[in-house]
Amino acid sequence: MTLELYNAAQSTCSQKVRLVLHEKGLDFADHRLRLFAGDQLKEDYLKINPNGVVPALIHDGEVIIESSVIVEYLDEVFPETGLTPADPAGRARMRIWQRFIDEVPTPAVRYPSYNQAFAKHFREMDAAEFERIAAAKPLRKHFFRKFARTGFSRETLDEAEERVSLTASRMEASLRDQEWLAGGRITLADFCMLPLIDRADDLGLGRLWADRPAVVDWYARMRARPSCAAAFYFGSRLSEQYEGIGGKPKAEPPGVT
Ligand SMILES: N[C@@H](CCC(=O)N[C@@H](CS)C(=O)NCC(=O)O)C(=O)O
Repeated sequence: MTLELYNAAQSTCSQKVRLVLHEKGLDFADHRLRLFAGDQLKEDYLKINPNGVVPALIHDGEVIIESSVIVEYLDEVFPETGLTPADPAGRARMRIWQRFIDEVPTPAVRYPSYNQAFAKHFREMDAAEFERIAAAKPLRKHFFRKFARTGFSRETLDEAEERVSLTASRMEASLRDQEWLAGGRITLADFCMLPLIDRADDLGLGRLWADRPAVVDWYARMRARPSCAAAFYFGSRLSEQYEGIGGKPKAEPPGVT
């Protein structure tokens, strides 16, 4: 049996899949793509994922794309350490969270991530070069054109924050009476949410749930899991790659004082 994951250190969608692989104790070949060098747009990779984004999983020759689909696939094929509720109502609760995660916090954290971190790669570029890169992106062309090298507007950032805030309030409401997002046991929903809360925290948005004790407690419990340490190796957080994220100096690798 072979599992290969095409992914990127700082990609929240990749982190979802890495978390689930580590939680299940599955070994995988870790193919790390450099997104700002355009590895995801190379011909060979587009044959694997024509959307030109990470992650993509290859399991014994079968290609699976879309992070939410990948984690469900992994849980079906490797049911040991099951992360899906056994009863239909529990599964529905988990899937409702999955849809919410894909619709609300996933796109929301992208805007401040571009402004605070990724803009650096494009600032010096001339307009023609930027347009060449934007046009090559099968799914993200329009997003890139709106970003326009200079960054998103304050209004767009405010909307993104409102979505993170809505996410935190929905989480608080669920976690007040139950240990995990979809009920009494940990599910894929918790692992899909973690990278988004972690990214928002890294970007300095932790204040949006500072007064929501159940979210604070859930985040601490998630971070304490060995799968979290493995999935978020050094370099996975923006503050470990860039200066000034969330107002912090760039983090030094462990062991460096
Ligand atoms: N719906 C896709 C989205 C994947 C996605 O947006 N990946 C980003 C990184 S988190 C990416 O590869 N971006 C590359 C680019 O924008 O060129 C999934 O969940 O797998």
